[in-house]
Amino acid sequence: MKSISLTRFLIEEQRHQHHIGADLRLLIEVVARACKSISIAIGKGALDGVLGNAGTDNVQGEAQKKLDVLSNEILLEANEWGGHLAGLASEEMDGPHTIPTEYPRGGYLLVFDPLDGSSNIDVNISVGTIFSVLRCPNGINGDEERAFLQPGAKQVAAGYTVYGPSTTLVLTVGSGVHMFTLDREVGSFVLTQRDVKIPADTKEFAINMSNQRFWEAPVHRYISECVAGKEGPRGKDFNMRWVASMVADVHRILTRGGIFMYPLDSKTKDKGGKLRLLYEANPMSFIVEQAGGAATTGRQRILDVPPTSLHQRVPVILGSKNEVERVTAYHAGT
Ligand code: P6P
Repeated sequence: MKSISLTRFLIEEQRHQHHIGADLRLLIEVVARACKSISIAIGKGALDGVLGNAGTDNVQGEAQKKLDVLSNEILLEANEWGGHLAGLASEEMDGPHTIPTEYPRGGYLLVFDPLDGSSNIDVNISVGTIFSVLRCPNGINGDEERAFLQPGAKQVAAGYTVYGPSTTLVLTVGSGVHMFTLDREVGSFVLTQRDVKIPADTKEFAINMSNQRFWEAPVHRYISECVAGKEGPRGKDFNMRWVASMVADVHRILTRGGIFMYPLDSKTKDKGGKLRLLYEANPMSFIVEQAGGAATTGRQRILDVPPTSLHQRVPVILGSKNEVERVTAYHAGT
């Protein structure tokens, strides 16, 4: 098959499918270029003195890795001059980033987790960049937090780049999910899978088992049934995976199915959950639904959750549709 670059794919989406316009095409290309730079920085590992902590905490009160700060800077610098954005927001910044006055502004908002799973970076385990694109509401400045407080169903694009054995960008603009692998010799992302679909059933679950004593009853029931295997009510054996890097776990699920769970529990209840709605749960839920999967908090569709703050947290249960529906039904008591 003749290789199709990300640029060609986006031009065809714009020209033939009319799924995107020039500004959104530019936005995605700029983010992809920034992810290439992040991939190179990460790939140097200990050689470039970029491992370890930056000595600062982010708004979440989490110690920032040097690569968290670097990745955030790369994404800001790559995007602020293009004239396609009204504003940017990041896990690593307290509030939205104001586009410098010397640059034109556009109609889109970009919100991202520049380096998700960065606690894994020092032990050489896959990490990733997650991004979400919204339209800036009319009459609201893109550097106001309220501009970003839109339900995930309003996203016009979402994607992630997983920095693993290969650097792979996964993208949806609302017409399916497509994967692009970085050809390091040429320096461009190449289409390697079109229209990704998640199997509706699975035998693989992903959850941090060390939180078991904090779980709510529906989660206890679901996981116990999986662990009971073929002798139990599910009548089949299950496998377990937990990378502790959402991008890596979601990529596995997109590739071979599975269910990912970071449910509400007594430890995270006060914060509303562990994972952040705007730049982790929403983009991943948009991607998973576009690939035929499902994504709920256990009690409602994630893409319907009305955000109340930029760094709001939610419970996340996503992946193979039949399994997510089962867990959600258990939460409803059925
Ligand atoms: P735990 C990484 O910090 C992250 O935000 C997600 O990428 C990942 O799924 C989760 O937290 C891991 O959490 O409690 O297992 O360390």
